[in-house]
Amino acid sequence: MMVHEENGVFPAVCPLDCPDTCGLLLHKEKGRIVKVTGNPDHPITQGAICNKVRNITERIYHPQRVLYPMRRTGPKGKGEFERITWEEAIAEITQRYKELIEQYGPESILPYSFYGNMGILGVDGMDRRFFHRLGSSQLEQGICNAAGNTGWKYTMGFGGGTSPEDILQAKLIIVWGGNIVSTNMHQVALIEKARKQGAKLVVIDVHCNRTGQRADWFIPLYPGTDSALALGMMHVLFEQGLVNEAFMQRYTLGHEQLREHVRQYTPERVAAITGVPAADIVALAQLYGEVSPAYIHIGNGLQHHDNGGMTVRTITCLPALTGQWLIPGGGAYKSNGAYGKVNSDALERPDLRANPEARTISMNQIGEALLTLTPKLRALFVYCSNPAVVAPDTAKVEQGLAREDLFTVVHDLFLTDTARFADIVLPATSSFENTDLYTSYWHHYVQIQEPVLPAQGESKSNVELFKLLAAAMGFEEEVFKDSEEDMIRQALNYADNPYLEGITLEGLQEKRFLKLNMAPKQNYLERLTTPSGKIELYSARMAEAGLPPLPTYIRVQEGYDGERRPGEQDTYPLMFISPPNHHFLNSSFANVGKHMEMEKQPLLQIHPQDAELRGIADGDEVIVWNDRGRYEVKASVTDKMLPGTVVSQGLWWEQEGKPRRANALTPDRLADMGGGAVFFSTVVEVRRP
Ligand SMILES: Nc1nc2c(c(=O)[nH]1)N[C@H]1C(S)=C(S)[C@@H](COP(=O)(O)OP(=O)(O)OC[C@H]3O[C@@H](n4cnc5c(=O)[nH]c(N)nc54)[C@H](O)[C@@H]3O)O[C@H]1N2
Ligand SMILES: Nc1nc2c(c(=O)[nH]1)N[C@H]1C(S)=C(S)[C@@H](COP(=O)(O)OP(=O)(O)OC[C@H]3O[C@@H](n4cnc5c(=O)[nH]c(N)nc54)[C@H](O)[C@@H]3O)O[C@H]1N2
Ligand code: SF4
Ligand SMILES: [Mo]
Repeated sequence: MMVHEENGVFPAVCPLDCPDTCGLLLHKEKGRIVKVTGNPDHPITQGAICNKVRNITERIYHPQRVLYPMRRTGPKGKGEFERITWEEAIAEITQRYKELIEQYGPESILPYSFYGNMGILGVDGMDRRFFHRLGSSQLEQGICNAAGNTGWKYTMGFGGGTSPEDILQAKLIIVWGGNIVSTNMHQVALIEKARKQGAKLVVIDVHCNRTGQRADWFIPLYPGTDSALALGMMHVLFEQGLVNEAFMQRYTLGHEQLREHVRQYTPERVAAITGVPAADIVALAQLYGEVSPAYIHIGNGLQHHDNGGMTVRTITCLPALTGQWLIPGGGAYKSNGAYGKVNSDALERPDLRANPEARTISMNQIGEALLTLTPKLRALFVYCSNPAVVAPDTAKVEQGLAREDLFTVVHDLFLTDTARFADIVLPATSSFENTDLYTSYWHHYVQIQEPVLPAQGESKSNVELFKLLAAAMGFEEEVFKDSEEDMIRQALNYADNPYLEGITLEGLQEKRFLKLNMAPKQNYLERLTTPSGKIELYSARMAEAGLPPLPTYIRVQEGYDGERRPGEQDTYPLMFISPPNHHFLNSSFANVGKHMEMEKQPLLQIHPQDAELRGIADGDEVIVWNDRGRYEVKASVTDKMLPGTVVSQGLWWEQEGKPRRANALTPDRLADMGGGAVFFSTVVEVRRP
């Protein structure tokens, strides 16, 4: 057992919510991890890892790590706690839950979780069993990729696209609304290899991020206008005969309607909307129509808008016009999660729920839900997420968390901005301290983590915690006694997913990573699960859902495009974009000294024209505000975006009372599809203090 070995080098998996899901090696000396490196044997990540995780021991051995259960002693939000025992903690939680269920029913309780640790058993396993059996309210987890994935699925059905291994063959690579140098570094490594063989890299973004800085061609545009750009490309592709008629006939539905429909999206009109010159739109379409294989990486950033689902849906149609799906190295990628889909019914056991109609609450509107729902939410159980930093509209979230009549439990490794509001804080293990199963939403390798360190302090894994809670609630079902190994077997036993064939617990224990059984690409187009079995350029299901059935540009609700620029009457004339930064993982690491040092400080990138109008110089402290809240950062005057867009990267924690959270400014509306979050459809004003 690796956990008992004092010295040696042990295999591990990166647990973070990052597409690369790297194979790691943990170097132990005298029982302590002293170094973290990449596992060179991993076929995709090949021994390279990011700086965040090279320094992850700073997080694991952080002096402020929560190591024992605590009970609140001061006002909510103050962060004043006393140490208690696990017995006391579990007794208090289960007693409160029993009382609440008795008095108000189980839907008065809401779990709130995301993927702070991607281990499947901990976030889509024992936790789900517990809350299903409890009969709690249900959480709609739309904070990350829900809008875009829904848009993709309307078009393609199956939630998977081009494989990493194929990218090497591409001759044109378009990275659209993604910052993969920071968020998917091994894809960059593959792209760089492809470039050595002549491939061109085009990056389309609202600011010239680290990825844009490497591009052969960087195309800036107004936020939320990407669907117009894609429609303009379609206009040119059809008009110049750059489409593949045979492919469209055989594999798509609605290409005749689409051809008619995109006549209105002339390069001139699209230029007016997007801010991209008409000649560039034509050139981009020609490049895309003529260079093959052409691969499109669809990032997550462009779908955090009111129209995010439609944007991804529209871009997803492009390779179907040119037939790029048939060409190895062509096609597109939004997520490859569906290839590795495990048996979630067996893992999560929704059948344990006696009230399948229990209400569902969007995690993007947690503040609103805590403040206004009737019947009231009376208990919140937060794990693997930090809503006080990552959820939109911070003021509302905090107001909700501050409710005296709300019983909040937070299970985490740190006293996060959310945990400061908890009644009970429970210590969580790091992923290197327990067993879990990992798939990637990009590459095709399944991996296992087995403990390399003993649980630090009195911390417990999610699986252990929910087993304990189930026992204390008196839940007697056998499923609450399953071991991690049992659960891994259940997860992998899934005849509905042929890609999982041959992946076993024993195989993973022996080899650490196993490749999914990838069907040949031709089968991919035969396996589309849209109602028609074709790529749906026209989607009747979208029409049923009240959406335009053909790809269409719809302006964001809060914001501007080139056709509607801010006027005198607009109090908030700037669009505010707050994507992740390089050295944090969402809000994780934002409390780790080393990572904060590497990141230095939160900045607001502002265009010289916008800065001059406001008398702002590079390096000035500035206040960014709107009706929702306030954010204080340092100005970085740069022409990396079009005028009218300001950008601040990174999800920082509150520090020394300074308003440092970007989500103070973001709206809790839901996107056009999938209940997605719309962080980037927001407007602000900026001034010096
Ligand atoms: N280092 C690091 N890596 C991470 C994360 C992290 O926090 N830090 N987070 C992880 C998670 S959970 C996710 S979901 C992924 C996200 O990673 P990506 O897919 O790269 O997405 P984002 O970084 O959210 O946004 C990418 C870009 O979208 C741009 N953008 C915003 N609005 C628009 C628009 O309207 N149009 C266009 N074209 N571009 C727009 C932003 O400027 C940003 O440069 O990264 C994962 N990896
Ligand atoms: N403004 C703005 N907001 C955003 C985004 C953006 O781009 N801009 N991105 C959005 C996106 S894409 C996402 S995915 C979300 C992510 O939001 P979250 O999923 O909340 O991600 P993190 O901030 O990393 O918080 C994860 C928490 O889980 C804890 N944790 C880690 N491992 C474990 C464990 O094993 N057990 C338990 N119990 N806890 C653990 C970590 O310590 C950390 O506090 O943020 C969203 N918010
Ligand atoms: S965060 Fe991403 S790139 Fe960094 S080690 Fe983890 S999986 Fe690899
Ligand atoms: Mo995400």
